Amino acid sequence: CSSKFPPHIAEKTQKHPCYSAEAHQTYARMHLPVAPVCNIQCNYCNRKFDCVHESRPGVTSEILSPDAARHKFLWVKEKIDKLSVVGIAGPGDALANWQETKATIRLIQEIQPDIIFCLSTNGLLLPEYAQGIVDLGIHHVTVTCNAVNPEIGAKLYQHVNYNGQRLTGTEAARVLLENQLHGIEYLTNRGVMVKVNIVMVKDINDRHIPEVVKKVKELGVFITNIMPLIPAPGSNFEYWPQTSMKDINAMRDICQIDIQQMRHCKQCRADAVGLLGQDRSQEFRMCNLQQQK
Ligand code: CLF
Ligand code: SF4
Repeated sequence: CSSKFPPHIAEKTQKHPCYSAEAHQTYARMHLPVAPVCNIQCNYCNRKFDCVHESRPGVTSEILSPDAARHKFLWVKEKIDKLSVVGIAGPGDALANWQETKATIRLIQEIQPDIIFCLSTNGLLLPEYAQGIVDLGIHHVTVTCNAVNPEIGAKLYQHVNYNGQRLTGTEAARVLLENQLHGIEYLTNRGVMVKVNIVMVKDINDRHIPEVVKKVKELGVFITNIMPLIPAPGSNFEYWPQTSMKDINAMRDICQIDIQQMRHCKQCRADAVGLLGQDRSQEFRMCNLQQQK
């Protein structure tokens, strides 16, 4: 933990189930799936099914408008005690859908300004929106950063859509990486608690992960979350081996020396609701609310 995080944000973080291992059995989060579009293509993702950077295969059951998200929040807030976090985690990228993300957060701030807001992004648009994130009062941002070497990144990303151009290969990975690193540093310098997610892919970035962790530590990141590749049906890595938890935990042990490690991630759906270990997303589908009316 770094001293540059203001005390009131550090205090809130103790109630964030992903940032605090102690909090995860007590405090619940809900994801609002208002961000369907993505601006890059990771080789491990098939959005027809899911977004691997924050969800397990298959899954969001619904995409919501900001107004529908507001209704869902009111519903869930009534039913779940200790709802501490509202997160936007796809199913695409929170910043590639910035207008929807921003509108949703503003609507929920009108209802409960002190709830913790949390965003998950691939980081490509951080240079454009990091100040907007700070202005909105968001103090928790997750950036998925799988490599700090574009040669390795090129094996993980099929393409990156940036400024109207489709980039591929090392050029795509280089632009993505530069934006991630600048964006992370910008946020941490302004007191935002940044978590970096790293998808560990056998024979591609597995031996490179300690370097990623050292680099993001330099930038003031609060915690890293090394997660296994889950080979998604229809993705380019569909037939790649799933990373074993034995290998993940061994890597976390190595990286723990540099920075604290998240060890309780559940690779949630983009519409997850409840405690991390007890997903209630199916109970809280908007079609169920309509049936109750
Ligand atoms: Fe959601 Fe992600 Fe915020 Fe948590 S999930 S946007 S930081 S509120 Fe948490 Fe789920 Fe793991 Fe993500 S257990 S996939 S780390
Ligand atoms: Fe999928 Fe997320 Fe990668 Fe976009 S950033 S391709 S939604 S895993």
